[in-house]
Amino acid sequence: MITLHQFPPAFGLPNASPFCLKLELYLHMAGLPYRNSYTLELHKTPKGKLPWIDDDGTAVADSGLIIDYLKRKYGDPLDAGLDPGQRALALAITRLIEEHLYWTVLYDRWITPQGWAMTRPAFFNTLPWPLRAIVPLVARRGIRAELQGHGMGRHSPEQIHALGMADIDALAALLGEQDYFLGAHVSSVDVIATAFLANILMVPLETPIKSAAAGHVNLVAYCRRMATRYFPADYSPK
Ligand SMILES: N[C@@H](CCC(=O)N[C@@H](CS)C(=O)NCC(=O)O)C(=O)O
Repeated sequence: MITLHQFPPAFGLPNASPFCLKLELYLHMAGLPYRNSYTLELHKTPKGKLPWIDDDGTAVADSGLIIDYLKRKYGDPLDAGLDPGQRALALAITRLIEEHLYWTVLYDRWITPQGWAMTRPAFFNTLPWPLRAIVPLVARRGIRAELQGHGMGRHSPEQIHALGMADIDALAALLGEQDYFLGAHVSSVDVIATAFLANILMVPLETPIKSAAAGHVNLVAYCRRMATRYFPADYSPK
């Protein structure tokens, strides 16, 4: 049995971490049985980040590497039929979302005062005193350092938002009138797009990037359709 180690649900989503939500959606869509183990203890994870899985004693960390592992071991129901051009496009979309757009979302959640006012209680209020006072400050300092290291955190708020909005516009153009990002069939790049778009559109934090996404009717309809079909039953949009 696969155990999925991830953050506890937050913001009304199955997971407020887009990488954790990505993996849960993948497991669900690939028809792989799993059980959830919720944790905040990053120091006990193989790579200091979530998600990771324990598959009958085999530990694998990093959502992308986990999906590669699952495809090798259990087959590839979502992507087996893709041609090389589709695979290349899926990789480019994945990198745009995970290596660029993600950092703009991280900035809005952890660094802006409105974002922090939402993130802090949602992530840390379950901790006992005095950890509840200390851990959020240490975690925020760590995220600030990661944003600096990546480079995104060195830009002005206006520049960060413009960068994120350009990513959103590109995603809307790539999706166009199609049902899924690669055309008529759902594939694992839809798992990624859904996890990240839901973490923008379905979270109660108003940002310029969310407004940009909400302005694209195709992205809004896609996100809602995917969430209705593939989120765990408790989290289907009303
Ligand atoms: N490349 C990793 C990224 C995972 C990741 O960044 N997880 C975040 C939550 S969204 C995390 O655990 N952050 C904790 C930290 O950086 O201290 C993956 O695909 O799993």
